[in-house]
Amino acid sequence: MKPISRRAVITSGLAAAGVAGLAVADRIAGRHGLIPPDCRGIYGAGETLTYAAHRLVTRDSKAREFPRNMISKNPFANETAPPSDQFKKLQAGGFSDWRLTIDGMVAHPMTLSLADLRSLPTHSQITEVACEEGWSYVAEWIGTPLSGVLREAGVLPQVRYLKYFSIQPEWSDSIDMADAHHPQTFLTMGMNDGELPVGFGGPLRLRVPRQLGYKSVKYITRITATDEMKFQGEYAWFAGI
Ligand SMILES: Nc1nc2c(c(=O)[nH]1)N[C@H]1C(S)=C(S)[C@@H](COP(=O)(O)O)O[C@H]1N2
Ligand SMILES: [Mo]
Repeated sequence: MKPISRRAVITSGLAAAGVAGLAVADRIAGRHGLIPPDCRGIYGAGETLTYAAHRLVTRDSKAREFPRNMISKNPFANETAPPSDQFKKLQAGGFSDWRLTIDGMVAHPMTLSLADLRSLPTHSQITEVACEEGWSYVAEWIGTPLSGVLREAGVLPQVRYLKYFSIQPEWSDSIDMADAHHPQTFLTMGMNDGELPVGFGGPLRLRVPRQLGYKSVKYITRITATDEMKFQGEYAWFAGI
C-alpha cells in the first residue's frame, strides 16, 4: 500500500473539518503549528483555516513569474501619503543616509546602508503586485533576497514572525518565516532596469510577491524578529494569492 504522507493526512483532516465545522479545523491546525498570529483580536477559525490550508500546500511554492513582454507598460503606483520632511531630507542626499535596521531576536543586530545592500547578491523577478481593491500590474523587481540578510543577522530558532516598518509610521506589517526565507521575498532597490522610483517604494521596499500588494511595504527602515502573536492590522494578516 502506498504510504500516506503526513501532509496528505493533515490536509484531508482540514478538509473534513471544513465540513464538520471550523472549530474542528482550528483544533487540527493548532496541533500542527498552523495557527496564524492573533491579528486585532479578530483572528478566528475562518482565518486559521485559510492560513493552515494555504501554508500546507504552498510553504515552498512560488509566486507566478512572467515573461519580460508581460511587464506592464504603465504600472499604477498606489497613492501614498506625502513624503515627510525626514524623507525629503534623505532624498535630497541621494538616500546615502538611508538605513535598514535588523533587530529583535537576532544574534547580530545590524544597520545596513543601501550600499551595503547593493554589495549583496542581486536577483531579479518579474512578478505581479495585486491590490486588494482589484487592480494589478507586472514589473521586474531587482534586489537581494531577504533570506541572505537574515542569515547574516543570525535569526534565533524560536523566531516565528518578522515585523517590518516603513518610514511612514502608519505602514508596518509582518510575515511568517516561510515567507521570510522564501527566495522571492526581496529587499528591492530596482524596478524595470532602473532604480526603484519613490512612487513604487524607493529607495527600499520589501517585496512579498506571494501575498497581496499591501504586504509589500514601501520605504522600509526596520525589520524586527519576534516570537509574539499579537499584531495590529487593517486587513487580513495572511493574504496569500
Ligand atoms: N509605505 C507604504 N507601503 C505600501 C502602501 C502605502 O501606502 N505606503 N500601499 C500598499 C498597498 S495597499 C498596495 S496595493 C501596494 C501598491 O503598490 P504600488 O504602489 O507599487 O502599486 O503597496 C503597498 N505598500
Ligand atoms: Mo492595496
